[in-house]
Amino acid sequence: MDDLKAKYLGQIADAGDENALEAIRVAAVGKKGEVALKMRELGKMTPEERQVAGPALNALKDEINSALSAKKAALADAALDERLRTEWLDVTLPTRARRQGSIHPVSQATEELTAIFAELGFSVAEGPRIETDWHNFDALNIPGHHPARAEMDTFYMHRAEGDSRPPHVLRTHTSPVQIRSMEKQGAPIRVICPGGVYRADYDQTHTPMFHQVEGLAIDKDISMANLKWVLEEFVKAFFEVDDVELRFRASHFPFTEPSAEVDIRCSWDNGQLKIGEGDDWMEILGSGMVHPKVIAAGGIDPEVYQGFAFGIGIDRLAMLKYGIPDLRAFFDSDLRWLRHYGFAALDMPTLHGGLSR
Ligand code: 2NM
Repeated sequence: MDDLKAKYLGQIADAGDENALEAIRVAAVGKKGEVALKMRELGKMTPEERQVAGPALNALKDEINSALSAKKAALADAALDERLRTEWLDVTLPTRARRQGSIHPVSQATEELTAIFAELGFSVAEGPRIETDWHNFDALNIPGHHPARAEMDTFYMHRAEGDSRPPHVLRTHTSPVQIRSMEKQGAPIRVICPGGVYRADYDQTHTPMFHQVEGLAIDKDISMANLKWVLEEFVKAFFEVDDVELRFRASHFPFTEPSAEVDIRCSWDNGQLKIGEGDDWMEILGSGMVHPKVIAAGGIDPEVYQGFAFGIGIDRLAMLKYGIPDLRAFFDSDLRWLRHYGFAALDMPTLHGGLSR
């Protein structure tokens, strides 16, 4: 038994890997291993011999088993040490700068204006870009024969031959989202709807897809005065100026009555735009009191509720604020342009943090 013990403990100590160790385990203490064979011989012994040999064999088996587990653990430790040595990584190295993306100016402007309107009590609503022509036109008091449908340069979705259902359209403004918000939420309501819209128009100042934010506030006692205050607060916060002067010009939209286009006082000195001072006016948005028919289309009683709405082009806001000269470059996906005009990721705008820094 001493020979057996010396043989196997020696083999275990010399084993180089787990496979060698397993082979030793099978040969020594496996079901048909050498210790098991010895155990079988116990039957042929006298009771006195058995009383000595039995416990000794069990002790040998235990000793070999613990030597096996100790060696197995030592091999695993050595393997881990080797991995840690070869798979070493310097986590203090700088990241690869060329893989760093940037926030698109339209996204940045959207984040900024969302933060501003959030502080004014407006929540954000989103909706589908492919709309029913009812949500995009009829609900907004633009019936089938209305010239505004033609003026909008609408993209119509294809319908199969003989399908007489009214077509779906790529939304030409985000107002349909406000119709859906009224349907879903009822009154009172304060929402802004930012997002992409589509019109078949392409030149120096128009792209077939651009971005709008429209706002809607409906309650029992809302007036143009509330509209004026909200827009002034927005413009001051967005352009980061202490004072602005807005000019409301009578206008016409099918979905508001009365309607006003809003200009902002500004100056152009050597091609440099200053907002809030000077002798020039620049148009920045359209607005008005929501037409009773539109409120009714949203499922709200226009005898009880009224409200204001406005629409602003986000792309143009971004051009004005960040000094970007050409609208079309917004959608070229030119990496050099994106690096130049893009914003650092993870730097989310807040009013208290200063919007753009
Ligand atoms: C504008 C100008 C004036 C407008 C109207 C609505 C709705 F859905 F509430 F009727 N949303 N936005 C609106 C009003 C949009 O964009 C120049």
